[in-house]
Amino acid sequence: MATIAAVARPASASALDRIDWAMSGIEIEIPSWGFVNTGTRFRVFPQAGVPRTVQEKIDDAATVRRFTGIVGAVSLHIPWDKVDDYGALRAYAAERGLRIGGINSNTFQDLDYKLGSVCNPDPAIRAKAVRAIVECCEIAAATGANAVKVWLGDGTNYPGQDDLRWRRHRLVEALREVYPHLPDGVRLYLEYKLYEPALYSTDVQDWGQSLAVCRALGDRAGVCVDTGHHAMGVNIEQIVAALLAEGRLGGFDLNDKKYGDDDLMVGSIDPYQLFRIAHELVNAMRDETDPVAQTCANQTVYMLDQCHNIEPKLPAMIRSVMNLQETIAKALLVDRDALLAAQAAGDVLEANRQLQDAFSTDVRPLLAELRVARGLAADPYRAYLDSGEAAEREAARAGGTAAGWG
Ligand code: RM4
Ligand code: MN
Repeated sequence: MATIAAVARPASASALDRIDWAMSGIEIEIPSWGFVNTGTRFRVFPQAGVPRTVQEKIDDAATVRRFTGIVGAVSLHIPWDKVDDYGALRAYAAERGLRIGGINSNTFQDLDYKLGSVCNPDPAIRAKAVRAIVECCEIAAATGANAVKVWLGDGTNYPGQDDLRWRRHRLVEALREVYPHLPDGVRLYLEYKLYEPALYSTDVQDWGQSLAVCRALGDRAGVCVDTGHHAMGVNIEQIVAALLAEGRLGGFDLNDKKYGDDDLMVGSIDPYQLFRIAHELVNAMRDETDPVAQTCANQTVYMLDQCHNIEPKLPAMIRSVMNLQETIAKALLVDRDALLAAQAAGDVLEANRQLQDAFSTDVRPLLAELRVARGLAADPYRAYLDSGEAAEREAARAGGTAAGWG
């Protein structure tokens, strides 16, 4: 999707030109589970108008696309989004302008996985988990998806509960069984998470552990960075830079958090952190001296992994897409030549000022202009609220069983 020519506009170009890629180049992926009823471990709060079928989830993603103009794909979660005919589902999405993006495996809800899935001490359960992820590979082939994403709930709750090193061996062995099943052109992304649901040890705890597994698998394995899956204070943009340098950044699960894995709207708590991450990506896309990082940045998937527990889901997703777009636009405003000159001169304050100046720029009027030029509403969030579609969605979805977690 991204091309270097599109983002490498010189600082002398107009601000409108410089941020154009945030309208015409970026492609955001929406998770099917972002529209269903979710909650905390204490309570799920059902909402009216929530999708009952995977087709209705795709309809919601298509609505976000219609209003924002920069959504290109919808990711599925298996088994939540299982259907009989994946070819038909692919066509359904295509009719609404969407590709099927990542196929996310779910080996954390079946009772058999109480002690883990691919790291479980029982070889029969490990084999079952491998089959579940292989099925995701098959669904990727049938839907034309370009990635299979693995996040594991595996881990232990108490020291001594299991052998940590053996669990690691089981993990690598299992994913090595999965890897040859990846269809041509499909990549495998391994997501890490500090803790939860396992509370003492998590089997893919951090980016380094994920990266080492990816290396053991092959070139088509990459790391998925979920922005909510780190300890507080961790320098996520530096992790992004390291993974770009290694050519192993697969994609993002974007969201924001204050404390734990809160799955709040991206950019809602710490927009400057999101900007620093965006800067690493844009910076790599512009860096012709580092082709590995440049290629990797150009292929990075931007998915929103969010749960809207108490806020209306569709407007929240539109707002999230806009937050991300604004942040990327700000990163595109960074004057890379001036930044490199300040860095080379050892001018600490000037280098930092270059970043902060871009971050402080209000890009909203510019993005509004770019949207209007493409026939979109200047403010997609406001336009959705004023459209009356929320009420229509509720009326059309009265009755039936809403999709959700409880
Ligand atoms: C996990 C992880 C996965 C997501 C599930 C629903 O915490 O973030 O990416 O698919 O939640
Ligand atoms: Mn995630």
